[in-house]
Amino acid sequence: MQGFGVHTSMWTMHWDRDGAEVTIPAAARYGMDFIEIALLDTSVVDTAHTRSLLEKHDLRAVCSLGLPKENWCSVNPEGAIAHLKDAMDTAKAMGAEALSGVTFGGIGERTGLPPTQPEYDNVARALEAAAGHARRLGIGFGIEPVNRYENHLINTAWQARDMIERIGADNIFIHLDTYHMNIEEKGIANGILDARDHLRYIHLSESDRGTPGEGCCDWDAVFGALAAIGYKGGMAMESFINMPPQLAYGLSVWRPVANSFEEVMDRGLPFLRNKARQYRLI
Ligand code: LER
Ligand code: MN
Repeated sequence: MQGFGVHTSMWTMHWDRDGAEVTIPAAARYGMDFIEIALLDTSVVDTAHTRSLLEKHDLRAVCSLGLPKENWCSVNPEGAIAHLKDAMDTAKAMGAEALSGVTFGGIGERTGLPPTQPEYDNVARALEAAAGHARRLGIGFGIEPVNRYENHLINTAWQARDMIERIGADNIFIHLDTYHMNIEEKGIANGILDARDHLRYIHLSESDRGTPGEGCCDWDAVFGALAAIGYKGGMAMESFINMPPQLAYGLSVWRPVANSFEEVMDRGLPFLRNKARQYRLI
């Protein structure tokens, strides 16, 4: 993954033919290098249709997901492996470069207790098998640490690094997210430095998930640290203003986080692009 992209939640979270037809030309009009497609239900995806629209609009794609409860790696590694393989097959068929996100569990997965060794053993087993499938398909496979309210297993860059190094799979990458880092890291640069050897993808998301540049994220610290490690991976703006209720629940988004779609796309996106340019990342 390289360049500057946007999460397609800006347009839709339902990736059927209609979702693809609305989103792909719109993202291309904003001059994106790639889009991130949430693969919440692979049965509604027409992979050939998405692939041809991506080619027509000269856009690359990355897919992402969080696992449903019945297939969390920590409790059902075999179910997680089957789920991840199916998502990877769909991602590959539509021409996407990688599958990433909360691939190690659920958005909203918490037991009420600290993580246990058997849970981590199950996560490692599932991720190792999924990484093998990604290698056979020739796509990337990422894990995105998320904050403590969304998952109890991997909240920081160093926990993601420990998991990848434990598995020893050189094709699993770390996918950071500035929103989660702003909650969990002792400084945004710490997360980027901890992840540096495995960092291939980052979500640029404001502290309230709203319009980038209008919250508390220290964007100079983000881009300065990325520049300092010679970052070459993908950067995707993520804001959650169009949420179906079941996703809003997992993400704990209870109010509009921005005034409008236009505010995020026409103020937030140029803000991030200008910062990325200023730090010579694009
Ligand atoms: C969830 O909080 C999140 O940040 C998404 O990117 C999950 O893939
Ligand atoms: Mn994210």
